[in-house]
Amino acid sequence: MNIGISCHHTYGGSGAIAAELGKALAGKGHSVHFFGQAAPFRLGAFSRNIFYHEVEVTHYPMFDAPFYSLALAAKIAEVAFYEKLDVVHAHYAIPHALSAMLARQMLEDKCAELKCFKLATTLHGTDITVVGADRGMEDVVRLAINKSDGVTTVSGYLKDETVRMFTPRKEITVIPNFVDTSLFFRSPRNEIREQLGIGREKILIHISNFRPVKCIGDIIRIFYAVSQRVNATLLLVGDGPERSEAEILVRQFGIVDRVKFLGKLVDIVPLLSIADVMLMPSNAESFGLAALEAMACGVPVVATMAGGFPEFIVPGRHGYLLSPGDIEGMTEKALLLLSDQDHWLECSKACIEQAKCYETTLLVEQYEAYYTMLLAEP
Ligand code: GMT
Repeated sequence: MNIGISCHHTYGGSGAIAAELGKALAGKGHSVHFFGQAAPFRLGAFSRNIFYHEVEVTHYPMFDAPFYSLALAAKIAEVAFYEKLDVVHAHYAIPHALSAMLARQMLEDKCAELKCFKLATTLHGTDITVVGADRGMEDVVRLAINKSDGVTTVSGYLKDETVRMFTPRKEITVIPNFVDTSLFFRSPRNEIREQLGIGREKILIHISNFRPVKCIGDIIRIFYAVSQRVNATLLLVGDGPERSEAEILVRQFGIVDRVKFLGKLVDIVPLLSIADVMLMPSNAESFGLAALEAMACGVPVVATMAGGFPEFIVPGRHGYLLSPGDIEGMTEKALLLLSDQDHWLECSKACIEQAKCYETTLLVEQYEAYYTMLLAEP
């Protein structure tokens, strides 16, 4: 198949999944064309069957804000025309699904006989729960959903939310996030501890784009309470709007030496491999890819009951799920995992087993079957 993928290039789960999906599809012999303002952060080096088309936005003094959505639509239409794309897969409702919809209209207008691509849209989370909930954007998101040939969500929770908020005309299919366990596995290296200046203490980790939904302040508070009882270090991977607040809190608590802000790292396996607990106290999370990747590396998760977490994290088996904002509860469960080695080991092994149910190969097959089904439709 010739497949177009439109996604966010920035540090975050939707871009990560889109890039990993594209790489896996290319590995299976499909031609994959990525569209974006920049290459997705997880795309990596050149590989056969992968093509990247950068979207150039027209800058003209009359246009106050650059027209990225239109430029993206024009680029999708151009590539779809010359490369005969069968499917365009939009990750995140806007602008990607909307631009692809517009690209299709452009092609139909240009050449009525042309067999146009099918549009598959994957909803990832905040495109529905934050952007879609904005009254000013609601109808735009609804249009993107209803004009797609097929819509998938990354969890049952997000499907339910989408149905509740938008009552879409078509059935939504759930295809969860996935992880490549041949790359994400526990392989602890002592030099990583040395490089980070960490001794034998316990390690807690968090990875995200530090947006308000991630509750970075709660992470600092939980870690502060944990560090009063156990010798520990917190690794914070990523960056974003809540970073400054987090740094202020760290200084106020007097734990500067114990909290390491590592920035937007792409290769997270070496860090996950030395971590003991993954903290994800999000107040909304449609799936939680970072938690799944941590589990593949044998790291139990302390997270919230929010969104998609309960669909793949069984409390007591793969970590613990508490109510959003329950700092005391999450502290207690993190301490339990850090102080009972046998329990930690059991959870760690169970996490590795659970992650195998979300193996890339299995889920990529589901996407392939989904495209085939769309292509068979009149
Ligand atoms: O926060 C991120 O990691 C990015 C974010 C997004 O909106 O692009 O991720 C969403 O998509 C991921 C991949 O499907 C999910 O694993 C995340 O749970 C989801 N984020 C939220 O729902 C807050």
